[in-house]
Amino acid sequence: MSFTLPPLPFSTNALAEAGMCQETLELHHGKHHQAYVTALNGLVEKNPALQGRTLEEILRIASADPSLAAVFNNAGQHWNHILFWQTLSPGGGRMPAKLAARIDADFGSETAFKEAFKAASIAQFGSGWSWLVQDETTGRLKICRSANGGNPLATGEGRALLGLDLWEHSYYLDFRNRRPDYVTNFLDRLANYDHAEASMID
Ligand code: MN3
Repeated sequence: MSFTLPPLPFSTNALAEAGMCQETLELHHGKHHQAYVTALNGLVEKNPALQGRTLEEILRIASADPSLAAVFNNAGQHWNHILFWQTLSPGGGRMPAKLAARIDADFGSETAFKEAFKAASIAQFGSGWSWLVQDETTGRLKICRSANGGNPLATGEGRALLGLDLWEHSYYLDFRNRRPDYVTNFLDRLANYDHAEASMID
């Protein structure tokens, strides 16, 4: 069975007033994400060892095998974008109580969390992702980042609650070269903290 592009959980113009325009979403979802899915399917078709596997299984296999770098990149980007669309919301930026309490406990305050997330996102040189991750053993929240198509699933860093795309295709139409403004806008107006809270383990 081949992988498919999931529909966006909102219309392509739903985030325009919150800083992500229709053209960004049409290109990012319809072209960029679709291209990763198409490439992944082509690679799996040529590799019997990957056939019949879940996306997560393929990611784990490919992350341990340098000869499968192309598989890892495209599987990673498919997984990352599935989370990214869930991480955005037209009513984003509102912090629910349970997540707020966890953030206060682990970062000191919501402001400190946002500053740390922004710093990590700016520090990522070139393309990549920044993440809010929960350690599945201790339950503690932390911020991490990965280059290109990497993610916390592949590195075992924990459960990804939020994932922010730092590739230029994600922000160039709306914010040009101003990644810091894109990240701030995400944290304040687009981040689906309800989804993050629902993904937490208690
Ligand atoms: Mn992208």
